[in-house]
Amino acid sequence: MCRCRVWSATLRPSQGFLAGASVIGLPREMTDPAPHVHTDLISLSYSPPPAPLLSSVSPEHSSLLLHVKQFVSDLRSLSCQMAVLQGNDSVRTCCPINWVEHEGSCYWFSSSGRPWPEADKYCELENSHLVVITSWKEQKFVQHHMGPLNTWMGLTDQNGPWKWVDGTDYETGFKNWRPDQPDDWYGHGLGGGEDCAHFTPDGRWNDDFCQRPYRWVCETELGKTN
Ligand SMILES: [Ca+2]
Ligand SMILES: [Ca+2]
Repeated sequence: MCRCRVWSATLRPSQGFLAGASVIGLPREMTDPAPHVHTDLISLSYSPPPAPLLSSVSPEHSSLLLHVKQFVSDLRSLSCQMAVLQGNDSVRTCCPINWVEHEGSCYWFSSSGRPWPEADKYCELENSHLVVITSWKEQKFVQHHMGPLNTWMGLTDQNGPWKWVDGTDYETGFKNWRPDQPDDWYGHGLGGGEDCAHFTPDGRWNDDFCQRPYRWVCETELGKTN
């Protein structure tokens, strides 16, 4: 009696893990996974080690882990960008490169200054709008990323009452004005009052002369049709 028949005759279902030992003598193609299986095993997912393990690693290893995490995140973003470019899907499912994702929106922070109307146009050309603040959480997020500099937002009363550029209701919505603002101040002597809202360096809002070259923030919502 051949050895392999003895093995197969005594193997019970619960001993399935022993099956590897019974394949002696089988053709190679029946025991080795096909080449594509190896490819499929290469996954972009990364799970950090459990917390107790992290606390015992050296600073160098921690830094390396952070870099790997960032790399995986960049890779995911890149593969999403590729999918958007290759498909006919016009719904935004990931933030463009150099935009920051937060709570279902993507944000872009300028590093130079422009008058409000130009900043507004810039965002529009990028399929977005000047940032619209609807919650304290969003206010804190933008404040954290913009730095302590005057920065335009998508709020203006150039055409009458205060209006958010995306149609969000101003009267019932979130507000964070400095005390005594907006004051439509005429004292700057540049012509007219103040019709455009901006974050002051501490994050609270002021209305100012729209032609001042302040930095700006663009926002676009994920899941929105372009
Ligand atoms: Ca918003
Ligand atoms: Ca003002």
